[in-house]
Amino acid sequence: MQLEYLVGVMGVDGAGKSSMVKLLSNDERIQPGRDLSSLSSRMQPTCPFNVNGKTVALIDTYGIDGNQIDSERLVVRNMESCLKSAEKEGAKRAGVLWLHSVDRDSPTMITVNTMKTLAGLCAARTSPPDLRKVVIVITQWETVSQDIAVESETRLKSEGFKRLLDAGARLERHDGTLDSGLQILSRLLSSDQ
Ligand SMILES: Nc1nc2c(ncn2[C@@H]2O[C@H](COP(=O)(O)OP(=O)(O)O)[C@@H](O)[C@H]2O)c(=O)[nH]1
Ligand SMILES: [Mg+2]
Repeated sequence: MQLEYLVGVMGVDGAGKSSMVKLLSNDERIQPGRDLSSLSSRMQPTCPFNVNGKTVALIDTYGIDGNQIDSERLVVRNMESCLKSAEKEGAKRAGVLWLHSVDRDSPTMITVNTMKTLAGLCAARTSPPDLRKVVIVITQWETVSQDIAVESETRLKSEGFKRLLDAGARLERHDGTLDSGLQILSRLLSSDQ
């Protein structure tokens, strides 16, 4: 199967990255609950799979620690090299899913540089950053009560992720089901930009 699109999956440890990547790709190499950095320092795309007739692979990453600028750099550097290798084979960058658990506080340190980096990972304009290919995915939606989840989502929209949303990113809920994951991916791949 010729790979057409690559989507990076980012977020802090425990955000649910590996779980979502495994759910969607069914790739047995992906191990939720384990930090990838302890397994290998090199990221690689999952096995390709089909989303509405498009052949897609995801890149699972190890967690970014918002308080450590180096961890962001390391993830980005690894993801860039992964994207570049796939581009040589004819695949395109389709965007980034930024996962954030509903029960966590707002992320720290979303700087202009972070935004430029995200735009670059999506092959979008970096100045000012065009983040229309970035989806903030609120995970583990089903683990807290609906009222608390909605309250948390409102806060994330008006505080932590406001800068990303203002730059064109979207925010979506993921309830852990395959259907929810596929819809998020399908909307990202079909967004007309
Ligand atoms: N209930 C629930 N638990 C989840 C979900 N996603 C991840 N988890 C759990 O959260 C923990 C961390 O998940 P993981 O996918 O490894 O997060 P990562 O560090 O971002 O890759 C694991 O124990 C998962 O079983 C979800 O959507 N719902
Ligand atoms: Mg993981």
